[in-house]
Amino acid sequence: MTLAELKESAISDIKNAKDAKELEAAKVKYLGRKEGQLTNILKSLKNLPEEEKRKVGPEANALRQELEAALDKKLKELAKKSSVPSIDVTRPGVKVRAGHLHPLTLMENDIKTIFAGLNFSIVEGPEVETEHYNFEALNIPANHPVKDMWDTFWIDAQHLLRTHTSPMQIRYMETHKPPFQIIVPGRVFRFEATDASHEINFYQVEGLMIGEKVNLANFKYIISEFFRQLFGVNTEIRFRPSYFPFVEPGLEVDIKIQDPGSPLHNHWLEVMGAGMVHPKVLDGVKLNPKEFQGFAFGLGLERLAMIKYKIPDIRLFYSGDLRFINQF
Ligand code: FA5
Repeated sequence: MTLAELKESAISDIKNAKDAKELEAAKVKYLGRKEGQLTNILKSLKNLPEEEKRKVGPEANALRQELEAALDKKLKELAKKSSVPSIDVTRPGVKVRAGHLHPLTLMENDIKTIFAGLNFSIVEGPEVETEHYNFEALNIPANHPVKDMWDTFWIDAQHLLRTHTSPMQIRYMETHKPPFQIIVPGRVFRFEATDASHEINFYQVEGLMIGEKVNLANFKYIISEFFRQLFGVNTEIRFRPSYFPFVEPGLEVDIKIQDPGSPLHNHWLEVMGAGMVHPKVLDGVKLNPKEFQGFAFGLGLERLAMIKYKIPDIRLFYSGDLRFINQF
């Protein structure tokens, strides 16, 4: 075989190599240390007559360099090709997983929709409150034992994380003239031990309606209508006398669970505190209690969501457990 023939065959082998393995085979075939075809020629140079040696030697060496360069170039080409991912356009796509609203958001939206339909405005207030709005303006004096009803996260001597949404009663009455009716959904905080029905961070919805002749019968109608729309026509509600310093009279509202599948079937469950706004509270915001009166209530959002979605433990809402969340 002449050097020219060898060159032609080697270049063609290198060019046609489809992967690194075939390229390696070509390299061994021509440049392999033991049996490479070009290697053999180079080894046999020493047996040639001096004249021929001088002619063939440089040619063979040049060819070796040429082949090495061609091998190197091809190897780079193959590496580049294999790092480009091939796209299989016939492969079925991956479904995009859409998120959804948290059950507490769903419940908050339901509550807002119902109250908006009853002509209530929706307002919000600060989560960091002053002692004045959270307690004193609500007729809860400093050092009064009734403060024990609300275990408090204090920030400093005057500031705290609100323990209920009731401070917004004061803030709203200070800046608006009756008649009005509002609800205030929002997050509240209590320094309490947690259990299946108590969290340290939960949601309330405050309600407040003030006018010239607003009375408890109005409250009973509004709240019955609210539960009728939320849980259905058969929902029974019950008022129990209770005590909150900022209402007189004060009461608690229970609803009767009507769900044969629930362990709470036919049981009464406390869902909110309420009452007629205390004359001292009205005085404090410069409303004349003889002229204006009204009711206020504060309900626990989680408790209602637990009833609606049959959730046994309040702590599940905040667990971040996708097995729980994905059920909604
Ligand atoms: C109050 O917070 C009063 N501000 C309610 C009120 C407003 C009374 C206006 C009168 C007029 P209470 O502490 O009972 O009241 O809480 C109200 C509701 O919040 C409870 O009925 C319950 O549903 C819910 N709740 C109370 N503590 C927790 C807790 N740790 N975790 C979850 N929900 C709670």
